[in-house]
Amino acid sequence: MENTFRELCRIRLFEERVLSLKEGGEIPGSVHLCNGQEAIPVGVLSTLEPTDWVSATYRGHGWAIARGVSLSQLFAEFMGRESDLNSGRAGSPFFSSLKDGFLGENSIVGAGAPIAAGAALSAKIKATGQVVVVSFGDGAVNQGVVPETLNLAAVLDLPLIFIVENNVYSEMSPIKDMIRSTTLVERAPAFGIPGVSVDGNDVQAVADASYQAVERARAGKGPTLIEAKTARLVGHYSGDAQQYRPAGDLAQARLDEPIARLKLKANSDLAAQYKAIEDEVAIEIEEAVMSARAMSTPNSTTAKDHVYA
Ligand SMILES: Cc1ncc(C[n+]2csc(CCOP(=O)(O)OP(=O)(O)O)c2C)c(N)n1
Ligand SMILES: [Mg+2]
Repeated sequence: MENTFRELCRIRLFEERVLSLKEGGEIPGSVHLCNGQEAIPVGVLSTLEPTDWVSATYRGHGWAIARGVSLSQLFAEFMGRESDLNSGRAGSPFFSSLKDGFLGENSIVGAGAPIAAGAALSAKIKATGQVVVVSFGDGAVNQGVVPETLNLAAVLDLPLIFIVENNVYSEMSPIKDMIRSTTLVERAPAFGIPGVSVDGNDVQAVADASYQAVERARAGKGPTLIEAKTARLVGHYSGDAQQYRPAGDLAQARLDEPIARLKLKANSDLAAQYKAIEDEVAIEIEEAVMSARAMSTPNSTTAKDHVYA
């Protein structure tokens, strides 16, 4: 339980620090934070092998952290430094870390799905035994590429696991105004694949569902769709005042988020351990920020490098 708590905290405190750096002017561009949704990457990635692949949306810092991407390199990338990830050129919305099996964030809604399918097809053709996970939001399920990819993955029995992080908002639009049937797991039988809906704030429930899906994918039996129900504790983007959220929505989310839940269940010994872990993680985060700040910014003569058109 302590390890799970630490993993959740590393993501939460990282996101809080990203926000303060953004507000302090040290991070250019937009940031989309995953506060409240941490249990999904932590649960899923506890069931993957280091050689497996992961692809996320623009709200994917948690997936990268749970995958083991270095915190200082992430901060450096977001600050536009010469990071080992993408040399400060991708920033928060588009970074990747192939050496960590992280295919990348993607700010084009739904676009991670076909990229993940490509990786899964390559794993299948080469018979590497790798599994690929793609995570996207409830707002992505009606993007054309997502159902196309679900269908292709189903007919080709690709080792691909689709995770819908259903936080019931697509930017500022509630899901009930966007989709008539809001139980997204219902999409799975339409493609002839298993679907499972889980409490996305419960690490163990997420891990159990993911474990089954990974077993199935690795055995060559094809994809699974997992709907993980969750809530975001922050705005869609860093400057979102969230006036569209009904009264009580955020307060309820704060009561039910994964870290608050663990704290609520802890006896006094465990609560003391959690506090010690939080303090250690806070130090780890601050050291990562200092190390990122010490990294150089790219030389302006390289501005056009990697620009293909
Ligand atoms: C192809 C495309 N269309 C529209 C947008 C604008 N847009 C950015 S985020 C977003 C909502 C996505 O919501 P969801 O998939 O539920 O993800 P969440 O933000 O809740 O994590 C939209 C429509 C975009 N980035 N890409
Ligand atoms: Mg959403």
